[in-house]
Amino acid sequence: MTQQLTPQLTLALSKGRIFEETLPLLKAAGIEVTEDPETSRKLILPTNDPAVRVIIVRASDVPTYVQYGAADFGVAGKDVLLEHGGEGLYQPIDLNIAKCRLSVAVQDGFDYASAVRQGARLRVVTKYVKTAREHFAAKGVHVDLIKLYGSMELGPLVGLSDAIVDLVSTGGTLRANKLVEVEHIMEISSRLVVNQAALKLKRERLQPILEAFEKASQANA
Ligand code: PRT
Ligand code: MG
Repeated sequence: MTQQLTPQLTLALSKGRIFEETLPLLKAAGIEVTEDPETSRKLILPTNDPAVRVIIVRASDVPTYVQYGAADFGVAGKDVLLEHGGEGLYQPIDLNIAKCRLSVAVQDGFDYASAVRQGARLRVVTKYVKTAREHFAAKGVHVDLIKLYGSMELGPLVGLSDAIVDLVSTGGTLRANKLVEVEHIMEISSRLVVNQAALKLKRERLQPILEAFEKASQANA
């Protein structure tokens, strides 16, 4: 096998809002993705730079690809990074994209505050079990957490739970399902994550991209 002169850089992104909102940052670094993941079935997308490629993975898998060096860098939500734990990842930049908040919500009419005051044991559905556990433990609220992979909003409507912990951006999904936010856990945005070994071995190639991302993302702050 011949050794490549320029190290190949692999960037892990998820389809949808993270891909869309990362494009302007890539552009600021002179990188343009030349295929659209919404229409292409390819999982490895080329860019205008032969040494840079983009892989399309599930949002919650981005940290795993980067941790194991299958991708040199990636973009992941703080929600995803907290659940992953961040091992093996260097997290230099808050990109200020895909912003939302992590909240506790209940059915309109459910008196969350007095249930908590009375020390009731609440059932909560969430995809964010680790973050939710820490939040309720810090507040001294007794909860039974039930892990779901999507459609958390359904939990209280069908009697699966008293509350949900989920991401909220416009609030439209909660309203459509007659749920109300009762606690704001944290603000969420997406971070750039870099494989720690790649940061050392491919520093020369990565550094200008990181600088361009940092500069461009300040505009989103
Ligand atoms: O969708 P899929 O199951 O493949 O994976 P995913 O949901 O993890 O990916 P994606 O692309 O939907 O989300 C990627 C990242 O975007 C998340 O990890 C967050 O960091 C960020 N983000 C920002 C959001 C939202 N805003 C958001 N509104 N992720 C999800 N939502 C969902 C939320 O879960 C709820 O169902 O949108 C709904 C609420 O939106 P509103 O506008 O109705 O309040
Ligand atoms: Mg989604």
